[in-house]
Amino acid sequence: MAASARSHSHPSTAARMSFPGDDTPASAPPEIDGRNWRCIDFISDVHLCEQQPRTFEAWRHYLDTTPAQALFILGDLFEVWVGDDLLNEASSVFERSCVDALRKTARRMPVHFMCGNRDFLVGNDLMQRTGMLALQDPTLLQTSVERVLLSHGDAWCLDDHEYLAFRAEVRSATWQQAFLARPLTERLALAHDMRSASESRKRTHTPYADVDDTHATQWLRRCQADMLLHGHTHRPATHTMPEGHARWVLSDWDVDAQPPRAQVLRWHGDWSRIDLPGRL
Ligand SMILES: [Mn+2]
Repeated sequence: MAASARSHSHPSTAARMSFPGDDTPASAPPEIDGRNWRCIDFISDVHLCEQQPRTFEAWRHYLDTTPAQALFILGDLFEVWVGDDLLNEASSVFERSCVDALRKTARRMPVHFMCGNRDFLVGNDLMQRTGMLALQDPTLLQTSVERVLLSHGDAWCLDDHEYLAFRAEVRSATWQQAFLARPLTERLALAHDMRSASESRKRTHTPYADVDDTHATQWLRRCQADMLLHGHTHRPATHTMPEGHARWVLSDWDVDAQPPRAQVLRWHGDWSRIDLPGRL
């Protein structure tokens, strides 16, 4: 299936972003033809939230100044997303600023959005308001040089059984309909609880599972892809894998951390990691 990445309106993939069965190697991932792009940016795990205004400002500045011809956002753009109806609330000033920044960028270049485990409830309304193009997880990108498999990465952390069970549940249409039917205040409270649980897990240094290399290799072989590019684990690295494959892991963003983290992976015939704020 060829998905035109040049089109700014893409009705076939701009649906709600839960795709039952999207993790099975049996189904061929959609493919994007990026052979005409000379500069492509990849970011993930920006974790935008009102409590981190400096990270938001760095991200907005990046969007305004990047020379990329296409942008791929590989999940967890938002720290949490409890439903697009949030955008209709008078109090959602921060979320609307995010929409404005994305819309402005999507007028200049195709902006592709894949959801992560924090923002899987992004729906049609946000996509339409921003003009972003929905990406299935995984998706294949053909650049003029190589075939790149794109994923958020959470579905491939196979050792995290508890999370995978949770993921299967929350990605089901039944769960999502029931959750979205709850009052917004209730959903926001639940999201807050989930965030606190995740923060306390980080403080206790409970190790998180990593992407399973055997599984990743199977996918790369099946798709005849050269490399896997993903986020989620917050462990930026370039891994060499069997059969000449590679696994590139994106960094998360936190401008308030020491040292600050705000990294873009850029393809311009070759690959480079660009640490912001700094050179663009
Ligand atoms: Mn994630």
